[in-house]
Amino acid sequence: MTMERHLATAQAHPNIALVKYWGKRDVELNLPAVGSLSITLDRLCTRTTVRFVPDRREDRIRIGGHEDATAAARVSTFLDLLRQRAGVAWGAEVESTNNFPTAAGLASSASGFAALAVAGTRALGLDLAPMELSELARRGSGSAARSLFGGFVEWARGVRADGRDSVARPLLGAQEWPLRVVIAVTARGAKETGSSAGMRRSAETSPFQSAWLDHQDADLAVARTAIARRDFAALAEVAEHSCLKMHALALAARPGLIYWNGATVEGLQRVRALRRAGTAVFFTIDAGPQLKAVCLPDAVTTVAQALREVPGVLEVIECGLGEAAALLDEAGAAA
Ligand code: 2P0
Repeated sequence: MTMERHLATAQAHPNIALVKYWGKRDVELNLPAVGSLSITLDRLCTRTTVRFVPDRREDRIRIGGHEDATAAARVSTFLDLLRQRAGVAWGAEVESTNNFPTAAGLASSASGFAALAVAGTRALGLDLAPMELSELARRGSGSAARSLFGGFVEWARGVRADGRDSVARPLLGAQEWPLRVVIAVTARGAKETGSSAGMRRSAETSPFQSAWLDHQDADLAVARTAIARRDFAALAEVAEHSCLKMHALALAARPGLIYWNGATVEGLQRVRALRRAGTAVFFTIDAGPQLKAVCLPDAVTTVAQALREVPGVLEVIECGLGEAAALLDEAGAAA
């Protein structure tokens, strides 16, 4: 019945990379210059409803209750891929809401395009396997490829020019190593330079670009092994290294990309001090000023309290690891 009405709702969670994606080898297909590895979060979530209207040609897109022309253009371009696949020219109504700040380094494009890929394909009656959905979501936003899956996820760089092998796959389920993530929100506005523009500037002007590309496979191998062995210390070391290396690459661009603020730096020093004192925690930071602290379950209270005390931290959000993107039924339950 849902299919006849060309309507579907899906939800997806953001993910946080532990080995970072930064750089593209193909902008049109959104193919990454490097592979990456992430954890999907619970609690934070995008819910998206898509309805195709056969006798309409234009799209109506609302994100968080607002119509935003830039975001709408990006969503319409993505919907074109779905329409092409289904062989229709129908306009769509899209209603998407996040329960967390948009475009501030909390990966709203990851959960957003993952939810849109799942709901949009179902609304058109397309039945795609999770890896095909991952490939499709990648076209909307690279990191969205990873939000199709729960727990620990690796997105392969791939070598094919058509991108068929640049998809994500799950490495380990959320319950199999239930790490916790404490997010310290240090600013609420949208960031100055979006990820795509930042990646382009880094590739074109940063003298560290080739070194970045050369060492990614080694970092991925270390992280994969650490996860398989549940070796927290090894994962902490490689994840902080990958984060700082990505930011070093971006800082050395011209003009330099500084995604941090004072509270971000104060927070990462606090995380390091906790670890020196024996708490199982490490930090990571994306293309925005929020600090994410990843820890073992028994450390979460200590970590959240320490970050709450950092001057400039506006809010602390505690998450666990989340599940894969999923269709929802009309009552909002997993379908
Ligand atoms: C990551 N980031 O691996 C890296 C680390 C931010 C810093 O993926 O251009 O929004 O849409 O493919 O996926 C954010 O980049 O970029 C991101 P596009 P996306 O999580």
